[in-house]
Amino acid sequence: MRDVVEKSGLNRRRWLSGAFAVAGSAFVAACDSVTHNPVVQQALRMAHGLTYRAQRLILPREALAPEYAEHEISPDFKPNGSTNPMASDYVALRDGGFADYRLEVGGLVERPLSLSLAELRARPSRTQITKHDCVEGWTSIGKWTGAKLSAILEEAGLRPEAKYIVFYCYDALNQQEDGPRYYESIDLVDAFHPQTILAYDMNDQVLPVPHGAPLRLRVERQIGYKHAKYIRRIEAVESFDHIEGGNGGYWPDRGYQWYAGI
Ligand SMILES: Nc1nc2c(c(=O)[nH]1)N[C@H]1C(S)=C(S)[C@@H](COP(=O)(O)O)O[C@H]1N2
Ligand SMILES: [Mo]
Repeated sequence: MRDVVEKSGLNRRRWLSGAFAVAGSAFVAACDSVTHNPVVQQALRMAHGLTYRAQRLILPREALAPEYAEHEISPDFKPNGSTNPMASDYVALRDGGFADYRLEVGGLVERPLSLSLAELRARPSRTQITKHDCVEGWTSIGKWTGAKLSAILEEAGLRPEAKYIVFYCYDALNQQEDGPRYYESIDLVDAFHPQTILAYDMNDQVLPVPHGAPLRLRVERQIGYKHAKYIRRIEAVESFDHIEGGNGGYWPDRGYQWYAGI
């Protein structure tokens, strides 16, 4: 949480207070539903040294990202980064039509989960048409349907120490089987955001391999590289010091910001 405040910077603060002023009652409702969530309340209570002023900076992050109309969907949404993972465990799942896929949910949770795609599709879901914003400077609009991450985390039951959610992926960006695999992480404010979903459909079709089949994160208030594709496992952690380079993600380990809010 402290990181979030330090990295947010002055311009961002100004932008946020402006956004807060103009967003009106829809924003207040969205804000309320998340801040009344018991897990988020607990996270806010626990956050070490988090002052009232810092909370005021964080809470506007609950505003919804803009949503678009069907006719605005990009006909040519660009696949980026890994588009066809080569790891043998992934190739085996893909060749079996992902029938044997299980999403593992573990770490600092009361009830670890192992969910098939059918089980994920039976969980509370959300559909949204949003603009994806890549750090390389392009954007595309797509329609996403997926399981609400908040519902999955409530089902697993976060333990009080949990502060971040880590997403471990199947792909190694160098396309070698032994290369470091992609991973990303988000805090609990983003994890419980109403537009944060584990997407299994894109533009009303089953999520295609180039865009992260069978399951990818949509975390709409964050830039492109936070949207982990090819998710293998989710882990609730207290810190990511012990994971890979210790910066909470494949690109953050290579110098990109961990907090990349938009
Ligand atoms: N597992 C994994 N997730 C990833 C990437 C990746 O290479 N591997 N690339 C990221 C980047 S930089 C972007 S812009 C988006 C691209 O998503 P898309 O392929 O659906 O456009 O995925 C993000 N998530
Ligand atoms: Mo990106």
